Amino acid sequence: MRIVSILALLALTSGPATAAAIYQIGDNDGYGAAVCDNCSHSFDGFSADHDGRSATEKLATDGAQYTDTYSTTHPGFSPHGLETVATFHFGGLGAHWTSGKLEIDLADFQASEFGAVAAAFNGITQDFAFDDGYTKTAIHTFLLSDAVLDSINATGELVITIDRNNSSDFYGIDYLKLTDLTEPAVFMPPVMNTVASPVPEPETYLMLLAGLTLLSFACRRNIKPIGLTA
Ligand SMILES: [Ca+2]
Ligand SMILES: [Ca+2]
Ligand SMILES: [Ca+2]
Repeated sequence: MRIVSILALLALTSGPATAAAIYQIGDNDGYGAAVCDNCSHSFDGFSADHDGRSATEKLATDGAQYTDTYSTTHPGFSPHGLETVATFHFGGLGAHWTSGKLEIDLADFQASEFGAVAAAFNGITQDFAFDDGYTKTAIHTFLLSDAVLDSINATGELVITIDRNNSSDFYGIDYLKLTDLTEPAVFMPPVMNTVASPVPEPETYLMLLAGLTLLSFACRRNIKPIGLTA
C-alpha cells in the first residue's frame, strides 16, 4: 500500500529569517584618518603618535578609547598613559549563541619583527601573530570557537584583550565588529494527525467487491419480506 504523508512537507516549512545581530566597537573610518580597508596608511613609523579618535572614542569605556590610535597602548607613544593592554567589552549578548564571528580592522601588525601580542577572547588565547607589514592595514576575521561561544553563553559578554607586554610593535585598530550567526529559530506549524488514508491497490478493490457480493447473497437468503410467513 502506498502511504502519502505530508509531514515531510510540513518539515520544510519555516518562518521568515531574521537579520543577524551585529555589535560594534569603534567605527570604520580608517583610523580616524580615512585610510581605506586592506590597503596602506601614511602614519609615522618613528614617532607613531597618530591619534584620530573622536570625542566619543576618547571618553569611551567599552574599548573604543583604544581605536584609531597608531601606537595603541604603547607607553611613551600612545595617548593611553602607562597602559599596555587594550580591553574591548561587548556586553548584553545573552545565552543563546551557537555561532559567531569577530571582524577586526588592524594596521601594521609585524609580529615576526617586533614580537606578537598576547590576545584572548574571554581569557581564551587567540592567534594574533599577524605579519601584515609596515603601512599595511588588514581586516581579519575570527570564527568563534566552541569554547568562546560557551563562555559567551555563560557570561553574556565577550571581553577581548590585546596585551603588548611582549611586543614593541606599533599598530592600530580601526574597529571591532561582532556578528551573531546563530540560526534564527525555525517556525514549525503545529503537527496534526494528517497522515492521508491509504489508497487501496486494485487487488484490494477485488477483495472488497467479492466481500460485498457474498454479503448481499447472504442477506437475500435470510431476510424475508415483511408480512409473509414461511
Ligand atoms: Ca577600516
Ligand atoms: Ca607595526
Ligand atoms: Ca575607527
